[in-house]
Amino acid sequence: MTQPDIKELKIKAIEIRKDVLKMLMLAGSGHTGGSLSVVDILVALYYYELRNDPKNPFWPGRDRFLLSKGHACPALYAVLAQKGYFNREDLWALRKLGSKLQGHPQVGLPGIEISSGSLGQGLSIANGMALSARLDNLDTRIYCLMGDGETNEGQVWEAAMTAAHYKLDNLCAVIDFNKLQIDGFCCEVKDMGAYLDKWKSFGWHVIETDGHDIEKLKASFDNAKTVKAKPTVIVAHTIKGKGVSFVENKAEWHGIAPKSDEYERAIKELDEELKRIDI
Ligand SMILES: Cc1ncc(C[n+]2csc(CCOP(=O)(O)OP(=O)(O)O)c2C)c(N)n1
Repeated sequence: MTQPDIKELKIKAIEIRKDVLKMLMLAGSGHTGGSLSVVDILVALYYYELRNDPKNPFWPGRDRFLLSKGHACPALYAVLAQKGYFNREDLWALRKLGSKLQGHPQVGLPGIEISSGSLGQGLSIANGMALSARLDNLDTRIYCLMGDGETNEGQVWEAAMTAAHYKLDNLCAVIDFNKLQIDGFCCEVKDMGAYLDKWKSFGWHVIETDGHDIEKLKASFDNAKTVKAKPTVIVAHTIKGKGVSFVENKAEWHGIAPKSDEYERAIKELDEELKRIDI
């Protein structure tokens, strides 16, 4: 399969951001900041990394992607639609009664591996999947995306110990390291101190990268695959609200959707960015 070039993927990431904003604006509620911050990570995963087949979403040999920070699902839904798991038109029913695209992901929608939204659980489930793949002699890899605020949860660190204990080198965690959470800056809500050292001390291979640089993300995923007998965590520096100037780095945009005038302004900014990339 030929892989898209980097310019195509940068354009794709902007189209996905535009879809995310439209979904949220139509829903009138949802998580704007944390959805926009994960878009480039998802693009790198779904267009370079994951072995999957949108036409056969439950193919047993597929890699698994778990969105542990479930509130960012508008971004995942938009990527899944672009990949052909379901129709793009379905996106506009986000959070509507009867829609499979709820405000937090639920199994039943093609491409969704776990229901999530209660933070802190994804890594434990990823451990189980990684152990199961090992038992079945499959070369399946498991990817689990968490928020930095989410890693305040004690369960994450129990799971981190377990993954190192079982030497789960088929497991790769990614941290959306945007330094904000629901109420403000992570370091003010609960400072996690020497964050990378914490993961290292728990026995993980740690990679630090720019979570908005798709090529660097790809290189990080390639690096993770070379590591033996240890799980890998990619700490990806991101900006909450990335791509929309008045949303970037603003905690108050954690859990609100753009109103129609804000949506128009945001789309204008992203269209300007598209023009810059297209030169
Ligand atoms: C167990 C649990 N506690 C609290 C919440 C409420 N909550 C939703 S999002 C959020 C902040 C998460 O911060 P982070 O993981 O950094 O997400 P991001 O800022 O990237 O959106 C919180 C506390 C939750 N969903 N689950």
